Amino acid sequence: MVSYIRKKHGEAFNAEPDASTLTSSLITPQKELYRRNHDDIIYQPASTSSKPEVETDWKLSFLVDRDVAEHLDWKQWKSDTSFSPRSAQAEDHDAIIASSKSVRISIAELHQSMKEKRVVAAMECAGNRRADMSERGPRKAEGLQWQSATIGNALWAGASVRDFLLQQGIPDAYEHIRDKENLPPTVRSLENDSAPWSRNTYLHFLSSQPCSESQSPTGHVYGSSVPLCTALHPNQDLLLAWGVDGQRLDSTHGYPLRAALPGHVAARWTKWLSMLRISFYEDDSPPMTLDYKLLEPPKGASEEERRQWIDSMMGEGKDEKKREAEVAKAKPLMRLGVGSGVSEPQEDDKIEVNDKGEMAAEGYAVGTEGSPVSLVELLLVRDPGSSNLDAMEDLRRAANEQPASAWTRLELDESNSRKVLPKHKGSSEDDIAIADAKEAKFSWSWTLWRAQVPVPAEARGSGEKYALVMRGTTSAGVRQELQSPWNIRGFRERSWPVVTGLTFQ
Ligand SMILES: Nc1nc2c(c(=O)[nH]1)N[C@H]1C(S)=C(S)[C@@H](COP(=O)(O)O)O[C@H]1N2
Ligand SMILES: [Mo]
Repeated sequence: MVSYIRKKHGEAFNAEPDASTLTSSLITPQKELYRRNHDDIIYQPASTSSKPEVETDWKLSFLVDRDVAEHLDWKQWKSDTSFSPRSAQAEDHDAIIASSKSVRISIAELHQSMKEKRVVAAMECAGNRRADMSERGPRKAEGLQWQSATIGNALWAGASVRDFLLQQGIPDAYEHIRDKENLPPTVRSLENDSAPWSRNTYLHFLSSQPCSESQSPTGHVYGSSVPLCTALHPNQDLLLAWGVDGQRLDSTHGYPLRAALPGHVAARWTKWLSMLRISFYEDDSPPMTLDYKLLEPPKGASEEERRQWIDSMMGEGKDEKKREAEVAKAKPLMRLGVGSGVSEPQEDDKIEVNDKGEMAAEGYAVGTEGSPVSLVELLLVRDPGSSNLDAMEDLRRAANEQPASAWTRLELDESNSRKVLPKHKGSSEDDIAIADAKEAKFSWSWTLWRAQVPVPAEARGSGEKYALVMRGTTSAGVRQELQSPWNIRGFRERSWPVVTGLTFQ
């Protein structure tokens, strides 16, 4: 059973599952995925069938701005006089349409013409663990106070974005690469391996859904964009997703089509996807230009300067002009990096130690750049009694000084992930998803971990409080950052999780 914690933000549907339910299965069933909506659900399936096939009049428009079309020498376009995109791109909407080349595809055509690709990928909200950042930081961060469960690991099914673009006649930015299969999906590869013509060009994912939460005066729709070289990269695995976990998308997750962008913050996974557009500019909808940006106090500022900066940026006395300028200056948040969450134990738990003198711990960890977390380390330390940011930083630093041998180490590879998949029984829909998952690519998957951590003998029955520290490292050797900078919106909390207030019986 899912026990959702529903959160109000206007009337939109926002909900977070219970963390321990979440980490009980490697593949998160669709109904147990968190929900985040900036506006009302705009489209519902007409029938109740849960099959991934989609019968709908929904169309996907593919638009290439004229200057880009000329630059790419893009010839494969149809003139479509009935073309009236549901998504308006700000005031210059008419100008863009008049000067662009477009194609309109029904979802049925998309299904028929594209091979279904399946990818297991974690989807994580930028504000996951915001409550942690709020509670321990100098001020409560803005936004819904999510715990650590606005993340899920699903089996996404749909058309490969790369294959779709190539089919539409967009040239391959990696044509000159001989061993495309083995190109690593790293930022470095995007920068070094893509053809120069593909740089400074973007693929936009636009919804038909308005974006009223952002209170943008221009009546924008929800949108996002990624560099075209990301979209064309053979191993970034971007999808136009119509299915999840062997089912079709349900109405809350963007039926009939959404972007699934492994390795990218969930805010870029546009739901109710109705237009792809290639242009020389990043998308200018509010989620890109206003909402999903890091607003951090200046680096190297004194305590007093930080306080003043925060006061000028949030709360009653904020300076609107300054805030606007800071927002304009910041880049859209695209990737989160290595992260993790602990679902067991929870803060202030009274723990029964097993007969080997150990306690159980459990959670998830996500990797970066297509390398999952393959090493999880855990350490019990004395609880300092204060959990503000400075105390937590001191605690993490002290833990970091401990030799590797003091930590409980779990080495987890992909075969471990596959083993965690329950047996395929071939009956229910969940089982179909699991059978498919066995064949899918796992490089963007989270890693579930379960450990037994030795409890110091003197801790038992003493009533003394302890804290559990956890950190993850990817198969490429990238370790989770010790402590993430506090920021106004409470985004990108990647700090080593610390569960405080633990006592042992
Ligand atoms: N059209 C549209 N797409 C959207 C959003 C939205 O409000 N509207 N929310 C984004 C955010 S912030 C997140 S975290 C994910 C949530 O996806 P889910 O509700 O399917 O879990 O969708 C993203 N895509
Ligand atoms: Mo989000």
